[in-house]
Amino acid sequence: MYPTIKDQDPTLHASMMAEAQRQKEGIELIPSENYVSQAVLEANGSILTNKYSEGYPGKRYYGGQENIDVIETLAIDRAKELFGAEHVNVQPYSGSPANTAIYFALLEFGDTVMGLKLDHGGHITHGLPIGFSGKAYDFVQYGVNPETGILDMEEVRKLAHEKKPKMIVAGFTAYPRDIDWKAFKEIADEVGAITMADISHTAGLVAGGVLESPVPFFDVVMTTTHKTLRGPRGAMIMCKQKFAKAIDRAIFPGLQGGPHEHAIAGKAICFAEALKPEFKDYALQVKKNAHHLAEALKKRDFKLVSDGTDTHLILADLTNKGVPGKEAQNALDHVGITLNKNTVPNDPRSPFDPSGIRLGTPAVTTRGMKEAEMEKIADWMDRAINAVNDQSVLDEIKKEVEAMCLEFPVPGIMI
Ligand code: DSN
Repeated sequence: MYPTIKDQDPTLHASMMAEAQRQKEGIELIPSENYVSQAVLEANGSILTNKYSEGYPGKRYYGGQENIDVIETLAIDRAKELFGAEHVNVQPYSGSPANTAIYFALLEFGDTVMGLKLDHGGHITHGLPIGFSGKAYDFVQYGVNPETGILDMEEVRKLAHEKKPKMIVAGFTAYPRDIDWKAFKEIADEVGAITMADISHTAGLVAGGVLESPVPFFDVVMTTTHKTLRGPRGAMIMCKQKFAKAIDRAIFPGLQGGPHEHAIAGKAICFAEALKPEFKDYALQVKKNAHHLAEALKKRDFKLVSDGTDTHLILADLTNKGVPGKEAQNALDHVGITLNKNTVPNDPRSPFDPSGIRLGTPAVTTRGMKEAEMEKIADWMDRAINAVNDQSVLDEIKKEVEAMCLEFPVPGIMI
């Protein structure tokens, strides 16, 4: 793989090949990661990276746009078809700039906004006090019910009536349940708030028709393109026509300069892939695998936040196992199972050494793993977490993990 880089820069090449090996031999359970197709990889590494194209199709600030305009328009049209959106902007570099642009477009600094608390599953751009969103806007944070671990819509309604936010943000980065978009919309309408959905984690499941879409109800919906949607690293914003101009202006020239057209070509490919019938099968299997993995973990006495999952994502509180999230993550890294340590709602521990772990099934499902493999993964996780300091047990599990992974090729890895 990558023979030119090998010749020109063997030091870098060695690390790239070590990473290819790690991806091939290990089980990827980080719920925000996936494996893109060879076509998406090719677009990302293509000559499109050479071109500046500030502006939008038909209205650019540089010459030589006749091909770029076609490519960006393809991406926009396919995204509209996939999600049924009125207006789409495919230029955001990633999720955080997309969220920042939405706030910049539709709010004044200091406006009141509602978002989900970070340790209840919200994202850093949903009002973290030390982040840009938390400093620029007056974020009011809602949370999950402490008993059920499920979004407390009565609290959302009460806070909305009390604080009269200009915008309500719904969406998550570590919340395992489906979201009642209609309930959010109803509450927002009661107080005259703009509705904003961050479906970065679940966009592939929405596109695949296995989770309800907020696009028909919400004013603005954004997503990254590299998680369950299985496209290149990047993001997109969908909105109702009345917000189109404000959103486009906030992205360019408000926040970004030249769009990354190589990534936009990758997005066009990803949307075409997601429009195919087989993507529906993929989305359904992601959900089935997550459900099976959650049940298999529960059988092994893992305590899951909300007691399960409706999506691709599982959050486990390891307090009863006596192993904090960081120690579990390290032991699992050792056996070739990658996930991330994560806070659980109202976590008494710090985000650097939290009580829980977050895992999910988008990447393993892309490799073709099904329920039988989920059973094995739950078993390896249980054995590794029960033997965090036992090198010989961890080494034994690593061999078993590797043997299974070799039966499931990773797209784009030819070693
Ligand atoms: N870092 C992403 C995730 O892992 O969920 C969110 O930005």
